[in-house]
Amino acid sequence: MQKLIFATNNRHKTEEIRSVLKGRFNIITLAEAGIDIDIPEPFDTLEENAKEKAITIYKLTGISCFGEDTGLETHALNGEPGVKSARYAGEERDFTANMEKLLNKLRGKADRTARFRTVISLILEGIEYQFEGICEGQIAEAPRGEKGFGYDPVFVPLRSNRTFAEMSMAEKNQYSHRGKAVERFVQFLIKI
Ligand code: ITT
Repeated sequence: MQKLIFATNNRHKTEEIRSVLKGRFNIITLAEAGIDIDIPEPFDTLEENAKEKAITIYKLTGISCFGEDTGLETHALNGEPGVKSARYAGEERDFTANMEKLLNKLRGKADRTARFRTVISLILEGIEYQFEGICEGQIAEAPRGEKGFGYDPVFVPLRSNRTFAEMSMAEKNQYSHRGKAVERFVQFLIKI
């Protein structure tokens, strides 16, 4: 079975991606590979940051690997928080503080449309491939639900009236940016 290192320190991402892959590939986390580093994400685009994560781990291990960068883009705030989603309210990367800042900035605005965008960068035998997944939706007036992570309690995907945090992981994956990007990545890996 194809062995791939997933260049992330975010356990929620690993759980979601493993749930979509259903055992089709052997995904190894950084912790399982014995790698303890804070992966850099220094750039202004998801594409460059995703590549940086994957390349950093590929250079360290020489093993095929992938990384992903995700951003929440709101229309009324010109795409904020976007590539800065993790540190929107500060270096502490606090989910609650990030959501509060977003809700405060959207207060009174009629347009609450938003989208999540994920870019996966795969380094396979030294060559890079990218896969994108987008999920359109709305920012709720207040957080709802206990599941998921990050901005899930304030994001309602199109064709649902529940937030991602009110859904099971399997249901979120059917709608989500990450689920779509991973499906494209799987189709590519199956073909080659
Ligand atoms: P790695 O870089 O180690 O992969 P990270 O948590 O830093 O993990 P990102 O930079 O891609 O990941 O995440 C940007 C932010 O967006 C971060 O605050 C996440 O919590 C949030 N986020 C990412 N995917 C999300 C999702 O599916 N639902 C809700 N929030 C999400």
